[in-house]
Amino acid sequence: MDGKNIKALFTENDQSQIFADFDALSANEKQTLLSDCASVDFSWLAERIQQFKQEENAAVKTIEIEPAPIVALPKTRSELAREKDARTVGEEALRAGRLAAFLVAGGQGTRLGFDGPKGCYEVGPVTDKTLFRWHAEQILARAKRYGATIPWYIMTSRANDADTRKYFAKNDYLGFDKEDVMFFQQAVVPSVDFNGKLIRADRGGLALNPDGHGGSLGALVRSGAIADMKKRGVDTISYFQVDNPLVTICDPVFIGYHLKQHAQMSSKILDKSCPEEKVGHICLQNGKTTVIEYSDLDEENMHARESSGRLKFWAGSIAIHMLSVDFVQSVGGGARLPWHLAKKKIPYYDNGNIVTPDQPNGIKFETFVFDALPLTEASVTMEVAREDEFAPVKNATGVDSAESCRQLLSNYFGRWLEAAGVSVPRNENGDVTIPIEISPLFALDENELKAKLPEGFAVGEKIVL
Ligand code: UD2
Repeated sequence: MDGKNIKALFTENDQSQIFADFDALSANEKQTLLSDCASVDFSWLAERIQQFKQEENAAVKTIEIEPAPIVALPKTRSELAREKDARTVGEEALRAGRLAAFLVAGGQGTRLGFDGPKGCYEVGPVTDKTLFRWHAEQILARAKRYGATIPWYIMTSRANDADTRKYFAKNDYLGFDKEDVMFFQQAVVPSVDFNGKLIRADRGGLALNPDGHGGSLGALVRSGAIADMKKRGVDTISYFQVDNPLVTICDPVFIGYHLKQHAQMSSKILDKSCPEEKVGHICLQNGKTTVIEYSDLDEENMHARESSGRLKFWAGSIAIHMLSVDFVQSVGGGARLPWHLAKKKIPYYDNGNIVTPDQPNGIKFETFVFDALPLTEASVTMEVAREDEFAPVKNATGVDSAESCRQLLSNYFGRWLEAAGVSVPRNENGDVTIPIEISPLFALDENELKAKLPEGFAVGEKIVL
């Protein structure tokens, strides 16, 4: 479509404000703005604006949900035997090269206030190890343990794709063979103001945002990643987020439960720390496994308790999934997942300036990967211990910050050392008081550490292994 037609289309759809200063733009700015404008799907946009109006006027009501069945942390002998069995199945799949690691790293990371891909954020308790490197070392160590290749697929977005690729190239692909790491971009969709008007992000562009991690299913298919997996004999995908260095990628136990159940998509959950914790809620809705995001759960369900006093919806989703390749192909190749609307502060271009609002001024549209769960025929929900699996970096300070993440990592490795008979200093809260960092390439778990730890290992002011 040429510029004239695009402008006419925008006028027809009551969006001519985007072209108010068009004549004053440089040739390059005109071209990039027109290219953004050409990507706008007006029938999609009309549906979203309609959805916004409906949601604004909808009365708040209690959602009809029930707790979901959960594979709880094993305690009894039979539960431990079941876990061992699952581990065996998972390990066989790993040895057979059936697994891929899949990282969603297309988010904007606005809360962290870090200028760059979030994966480049440094979170080593002792060294400057980045989130990307933690993940890379773990995948490489697990692949080595099982004598197989685990290819790594990384979803980026328009804003961070080039920087992500540059970081990997500059750092020798973090130890991977170049052909075993594949990057692809997720799609973007336009944001609008509260009147449904498209927004200019700068002189030469529209305000566009990544289409949410739900967009990963379509992007896996469109990019050829699924085809590449099939060529390699991969049939199971270990899905994880960039912000959590404690995630167990390609966890044999989780793989085992998922495969034994012939599940299409499975999830790890933990016991929520409080009713308001910012994690999704795994539950059953109309008999189907579903995640209701914390921001969408009504007060009644959020605070409901069992007669034992335990939260009825205690199971918090930490966005760690196992997916079957065939399931991704069928969902990702078909219709998109439902759209979620969020009121956000969207920087906008105004009269030569980029204005950063201090109040929400518009709506971003996103899809969530967990909305694929109700489409499954079988799904496993597995409980994990918070201290073993969850140390997210979301905020610049306080809860879920780099500082809290480093402490949780030191505590985690401190427990491994203690299990190996080393005495580790702790304060009255139980926190380890020295920074401890153990590379997955040195030890992938407690048992490997025990086997490798030199005799008479002494604790100093910090530990790096
Ligand atoms: C997510 C979950 C929440 C809980 C929590 C655990 C959602 C909506 N909520 O909350 O239930 O499990 O994580 O830490 O997911 N991303 C993309 N493209 C996008 C948007 C996000 O790749 O368009 C990636 C992003 O880079 C990150 C992950 O998805 O790796 C999570 O994104 P987030 O930080 O927006 O999710 P959060 O923390 O609100």
